[in-house]
Amino acid sequence: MHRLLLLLCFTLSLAPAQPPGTNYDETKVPKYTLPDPLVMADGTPVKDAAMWRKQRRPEILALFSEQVYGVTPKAKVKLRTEVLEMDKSAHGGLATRKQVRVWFGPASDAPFMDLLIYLPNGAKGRVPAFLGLNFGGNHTVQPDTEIRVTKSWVRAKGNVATEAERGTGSSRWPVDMIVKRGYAVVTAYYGDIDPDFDDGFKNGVHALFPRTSSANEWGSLGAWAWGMSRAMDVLEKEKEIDAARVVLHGHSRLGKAALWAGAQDERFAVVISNDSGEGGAALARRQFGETTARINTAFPHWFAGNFKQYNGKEDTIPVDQHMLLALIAPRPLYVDSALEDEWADPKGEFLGALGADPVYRLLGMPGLLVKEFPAVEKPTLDGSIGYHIRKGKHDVTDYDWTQWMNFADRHFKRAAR
Ligand code: GTR
Repeated sequence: MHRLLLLLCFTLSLAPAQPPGTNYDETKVPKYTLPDPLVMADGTPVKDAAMWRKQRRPEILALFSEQVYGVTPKAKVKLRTEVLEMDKSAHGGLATRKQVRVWFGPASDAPFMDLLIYLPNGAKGRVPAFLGLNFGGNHTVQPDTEIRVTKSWVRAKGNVATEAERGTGSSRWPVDMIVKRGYAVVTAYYGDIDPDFDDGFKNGVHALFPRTSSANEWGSLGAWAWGMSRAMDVLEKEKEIDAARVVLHGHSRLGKAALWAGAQDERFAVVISNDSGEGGAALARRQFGETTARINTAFPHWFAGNFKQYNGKEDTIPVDQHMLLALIAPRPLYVDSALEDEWADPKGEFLGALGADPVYRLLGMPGLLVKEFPAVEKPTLDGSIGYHIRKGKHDVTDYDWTQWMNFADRHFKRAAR
């Protein structure tokens, strides 16, 4: 009960009150025209895969960097790792739990993230993995008392994590179910990478890089995406994990970050967006649920300064979110929504996925096989873009995980288990 209450408070604290005047009426969505992912900014049509790859893809990537998420610093940071702890008989012998500290830089006081890794025991050869950041600290992922409690600030300056939160996020991390299907689970606390509050980009990994002109400076979504790539650097060296089969996933703000990471870093084999909404998979031009003005006001530290000029002027953004999804192509992409998560605009997320379809098809991939907004819990698992909408609220559930693993199995040509 105590746990449930904590989880509830935690969830509520993440979701600011939805402002009056938010449109939830489909008949009141004004008409909009999406920019064509297959037409260059100067109007030239993209005629083939090579032109997409060499010209249009870099053009779109640069627009998202400059205008939306901010420019990710190019400088390489040398990582230092240390295995803090390992137990080969975790989860009743199903898994090996490993906690690996990853320092961003050689300095003894360099910032670090702790990776929590579960490897399925008894696997033959390297295993595919699901990688995703968590919202509350690794100790919230499972009730297991061996998991280190994060020392990073939680959600607000000076707010520390506590023992009482142990396992409170475990319904979103069904470790047993995942390792039983032969996948490793890898996670880290997003606040280890960049604490989620507006501090003028002084803390977290932002502090590792020189400040730039604020207009295109990377925000927190960019920093979390960067952290996902650093986790991938570590996985490339983990001998039990097949780095060519890493599925990157993220929920809500972390779904936005996962899409941005997957767009920039092509080492991620599959990318999953769960309830990512505005600034994620949902079309910005569709006026339904959260708006650009609202997200920029409630979370001024998430995006580049330039993005604020589009508050209330979504039609002038040179990109829309279907183009972010198209940057994942030809790699498999999965988008999902929840029926009661109207703030994230489920239909806008589906239309984002559909809008990426022509790029997949240009690249010779099947794209999204459904063209109409599907019925609840009728997942589309074939094709290179998967989608489902499930019953219930803004959350991550076993239903979602089941579809993600079914989708990944198909793409990795693994027999269903
Ligand atoms: C909400 C925000 C959404 C989404 C969500 C979350 O308050 O408006 O865009 O990111 O938080 O991350 O849980």
